[in-house]
Amino acid sequence: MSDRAWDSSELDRAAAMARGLRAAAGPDARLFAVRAPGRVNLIGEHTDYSGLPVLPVAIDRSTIIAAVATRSGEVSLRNENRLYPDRDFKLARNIPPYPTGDWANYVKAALQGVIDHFADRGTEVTRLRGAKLVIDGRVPTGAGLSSSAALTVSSALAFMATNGLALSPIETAALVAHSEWYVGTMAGGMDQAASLLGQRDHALFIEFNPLRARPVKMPSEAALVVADSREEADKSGNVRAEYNRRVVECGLAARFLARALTLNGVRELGDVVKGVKEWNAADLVAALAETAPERLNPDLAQAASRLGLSSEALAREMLGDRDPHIVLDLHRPLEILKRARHVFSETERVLQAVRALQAGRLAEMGALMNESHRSLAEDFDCSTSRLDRMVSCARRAGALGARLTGAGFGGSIVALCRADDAPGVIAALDRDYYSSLQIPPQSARAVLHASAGAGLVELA
Ligand code: NG1
Repeated sequence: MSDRAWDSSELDRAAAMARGLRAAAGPDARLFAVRAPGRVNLIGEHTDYSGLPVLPVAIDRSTIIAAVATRSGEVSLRNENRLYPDRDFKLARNIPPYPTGDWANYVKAALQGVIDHFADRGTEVTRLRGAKLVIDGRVPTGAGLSSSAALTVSSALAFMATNGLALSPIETAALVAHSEWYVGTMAGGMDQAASLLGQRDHALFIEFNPLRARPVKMPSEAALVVADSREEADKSGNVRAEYNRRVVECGLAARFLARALTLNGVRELGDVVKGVKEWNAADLVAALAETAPERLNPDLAQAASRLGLSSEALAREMLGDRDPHIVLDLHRPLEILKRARHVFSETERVLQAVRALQAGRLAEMGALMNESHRSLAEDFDCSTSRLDRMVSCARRAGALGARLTGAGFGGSIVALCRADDAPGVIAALDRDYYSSLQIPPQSARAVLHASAGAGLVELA
């Protein structure tokens, strides 16, 4: 993490945000600024929470925080976007969350992650100082571009900096990876890793358990058009339940496969892949079809009895102490086979995509993205008619490939184009999508660039 991660307009933004803090804290106080970008995922969707690889890029849209330590254990948050009200709270070993949907829960989630990490290593929360944080988020929200990771990562970095604590980017990524469990999303660690480890002009091949990332150069003739459907994927409501339900479905598929293939210690589909030499998606899906019903009753009792466990034990394994009602809509069956088919085939596509990008084979990369979208729509049931419409429009206008990006259920699409074709793709989306829905297009779609990961500077 260094000031090379910043462009000059971001440094100007940070300096302006810090002025009020400097005036209040005095000339001797140490002031810090952090930036953390959002991300767009090229391929590898709904694989991270199964411990399987992903291929995102950090984007040139970021959240910036200016920060100074306070003497007490008070944390005070001021958001430059006045839609998000000021918040003040006290540090504690377990910080109680605000009501669901409050923006400041993402900051609390990050601070809780830091507190847990250092408490486990002998630094008690009573030795940590609070902080005043001024926050300016420029990653569009609800658009599948990880505004939440930009906020959790920047909050964790700001809080560590004001406390004189430092970790490597990869350690920080591991620390914040599961911070969104605090807000009730059983998310994987892709977003935080991309935000911390991103590199200019590169995608990141990220693997989990243990977390590691390898940069993959983006071919210079490639352009990424990212377009927001303006159908908000609201992670604090229904979409959260849909997302968490997918996590449970994939976890169940993993447990059935573990039994069928006599593998020990399996918690997620990634453990199955690691346990089988020379695996391929078709064989694993066939093995699952032989051992488990295509879909299961949603109350977990049927799954538990087939797996030889009590319902309580299975629920505890899958959900920890979460209320199953938050996760499972009790009226719809759990899909096992389709979800596993998506995750295994998507993993094959990620590995092929890394090779295609490295070799500059853009048409092949585009075809893999198209196939990913089809699999997300048909097997993962997370596309919408508006996302499908945008994807088709981008392809007709010359994109080499296009797919929903992020969790889906709304949010954005990403289209891979040759740079010369990007203006035509944008024009087609404006004409055929945005204007028919009367959405002003200028702020909804853009060519985004692979940017550097998070950075920290001390301000003069
Ligand atoms: P988005 O929709 O961008 O927040 C979510 C998860 C990721 C990953 C993708 C699907 C959160 C915070 N992040 O991303 O970890 O699972 O969905 O690939 O929920």
